[in-house]
Amino acid sequence: MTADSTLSVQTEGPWPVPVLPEGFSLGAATAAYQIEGGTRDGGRGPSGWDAFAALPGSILNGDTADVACDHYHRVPEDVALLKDLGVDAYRFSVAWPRIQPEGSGPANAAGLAFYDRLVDDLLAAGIAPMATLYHWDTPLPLEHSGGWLNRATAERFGEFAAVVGDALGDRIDKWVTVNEPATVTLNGYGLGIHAPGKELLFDALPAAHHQLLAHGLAVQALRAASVAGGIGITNVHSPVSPADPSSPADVLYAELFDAVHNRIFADPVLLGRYPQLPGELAGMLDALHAAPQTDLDVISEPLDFYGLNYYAPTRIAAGSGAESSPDGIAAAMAALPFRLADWPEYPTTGFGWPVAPEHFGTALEQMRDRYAGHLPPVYITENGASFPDEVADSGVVQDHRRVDFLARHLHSALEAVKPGGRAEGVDLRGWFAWSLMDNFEWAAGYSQRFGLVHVDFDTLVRTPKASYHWLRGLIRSRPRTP
Ligand code: IFM
Repeated sequence: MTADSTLSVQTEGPWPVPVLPEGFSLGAATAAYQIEGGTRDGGRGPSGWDAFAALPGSILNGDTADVACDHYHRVPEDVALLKDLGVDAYRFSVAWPRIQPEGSGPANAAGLAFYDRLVDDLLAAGIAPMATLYHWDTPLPLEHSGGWLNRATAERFGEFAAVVGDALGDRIDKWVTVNEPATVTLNGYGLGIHAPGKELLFDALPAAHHQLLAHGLAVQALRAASVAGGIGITNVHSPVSPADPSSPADVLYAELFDAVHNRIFADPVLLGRYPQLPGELAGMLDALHAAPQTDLDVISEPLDFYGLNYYAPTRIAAGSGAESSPDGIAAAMAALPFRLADWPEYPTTGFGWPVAPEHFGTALEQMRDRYAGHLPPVYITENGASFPDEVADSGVVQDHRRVDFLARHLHSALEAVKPGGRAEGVDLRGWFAWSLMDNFEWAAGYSQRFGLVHVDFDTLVRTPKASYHWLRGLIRSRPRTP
C-alpha cells in the first residue's frame, strides 16, 4: 500500500531550479539486491552477498537483504510510483543468481520471466528501461571459485550477458554492463567491508582487471545478440585532492588514490591502457600492466554511452588510519601509508560524506580533460544522498536536505557542461537519482536512506518524500514536446 503523502509537502526552497536542456533524460535508479528481497523465490540461487550478510558483524545491526523492499512481489506498485513520478527512464539491475543460479548454464525461466514482466510493465508506463547486468550479486558458486580474482568469472559473465541479451534485447533501451567495479575492488577485495570480505589491499587489483574484462566480454556478447539498445559501463568518479597541497606526500598519495579509485577503471575502457604512476609509485600497478594487449582490446570496445556515478569528492592525507563509517570499519586501511581526510568546510550526509556539489563539475571537467575525443555521451547513472528521514504524523516526509542536495548537484552538472562551462564538451544526456526508494545499503544495512520514496521496513509501506514531489514537479515543468 502506498501512503497518501501529497498533502502539505513543500518542494520549494533556497535551492536552484536546474535548467534542463531539450531532450535531457531524467530517471531514477535501483539495484536488484538492494530492493528485491525474495532471495529464495523463483529458483534464485544464493549470491556472494547472501553469504557475506550471514557472517556475524558484517552488516550493521545484522540486517539482511532477504526481504529488503520486497520489490520482487510488488512490481506493479513500484512501476505505478515511477509512472506517477513521470521519469523518462528507470535503471534497475538483473540479478545474475536469478538467471543462472549456478553462475553458468541454461537460464532459469522463472528468473527471466520476472524481468520480462518488469520490462513490459515499464514500457507500458512509457518508461525507458536501463538494465544493469552486474550490480554486485555474484552467484555463490562463482564466488567460491575465486569470484573476481578468477578470470573464469569474466568469461561466465560474458555468457550471462548473452542469455539476458537474447531474452530482453528487443526491449531494453540502455545496457550497463558492470556497476562501479571500483567499489567492488576496493571495498570487497581490498578492504573487506563488502562481499566477499577480502582484505587484500593492492593484491586486489586482479579483481579490477577481471571485472573490466567481464565488461568488455559483455559488450561483445550483447552486440553479438544484436540488442537494440545502447551499451555502456558505469564507473563511480570521485575527484581526489591532497589534504595539504604543499605536502609532497599528500600530493603523491592523492595521485595514487585517484589512480586506484578513478583512472584504473576509466583509462582502460576509454583509452585502452592502464595509467602509469610517477616515481616511487610506478610499480604499484604492475599487476595491471601485466595484462595482455588482447584483454585491453576487449576492455576498450567502443561504447554507446558512459555511465558516471557521482556522490562526493575525496581528500587524501599521508599517514595511516583505519576508516570507520556506517559502512563498517575498514581496519585494513591502517596498513596503508595514506588515509581519508575530512572536509570540515562542508555539511555531511547521513553517511558522513561531504555535500560538495561544485566537485560534481570537477568530476565532469576531469572526464573532459582526460578523455576528450574518446568520451561517448555521458549519463549520470547515480547521484543522491542518505539522510535519516522520518514520516511525520501528518504522513509527510520533508527531506529538504535531499531536495537541496539533488537540486544543487543537478544544477552544478548542467552548469559545468553548458557552453562556456568548465566541462564544456562533455555530452551530458541524462541524470538518474539514486535511489527510487530507501533500500538495503550494503554493509550499512537499512541505516542509510537514499530514496525519493520512504520505505517502512516493518510494514513495507512506501511513502513518497518531498524529494519525489520535487523531481515530479521538475519533470512536469518541462515544455511538452509535440
Ligand atoms: O547504494 C549504492 C549503490 O549500490 C552503488 N552506488 C553507491 C550507492 C550509495 O552508496
